[in-house]
Amino acid sequence: MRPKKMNKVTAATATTLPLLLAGGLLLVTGCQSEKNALSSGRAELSVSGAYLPQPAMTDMAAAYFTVTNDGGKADQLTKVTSPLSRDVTLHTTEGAQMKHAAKLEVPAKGKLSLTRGGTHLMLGKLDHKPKQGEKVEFTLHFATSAPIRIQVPVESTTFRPEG
Ligand SMILES: [Cu+2]
Repeated sequence: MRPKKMNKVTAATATTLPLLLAGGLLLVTGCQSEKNALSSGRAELSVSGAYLPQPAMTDMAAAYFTVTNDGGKADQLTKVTSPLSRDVTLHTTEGAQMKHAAKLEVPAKGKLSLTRGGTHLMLGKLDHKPKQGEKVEFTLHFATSAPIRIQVPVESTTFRPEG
């Protein structure tokens, strides 16, 4: 008597469980594709807080900014160009040493922050020595997103952004 009953229960579970699983999977798949279509399928980049401290030397400068990604897909900053410099490179800082980076990651729903003492833009072969109050144009190139052009203010040599 007992084994028979148990068999019945097992059989019932065996048939309903796959159906439930299939239903759940369909729901999940539906949600996911809807979400992708809305916003999370690509990077959505914006640039803020850009500045260039007036350089102490005539042939070299650094610049800083933040790239915010509101999208659900990561992108990479691959190159920066500017009329001010024929030699713009991406640098990271490890200890007291600067290292050249071929590209910088802009994480999904995250930020790439270039800051004093950290990751920065290195500008060599300057066209002229930038002076406080001047604005310098930069074009940021990314692996997948369209280029972003920004006007970067030249600040005092010791300038630090608030916050
Ligand atoms: Cu550097």
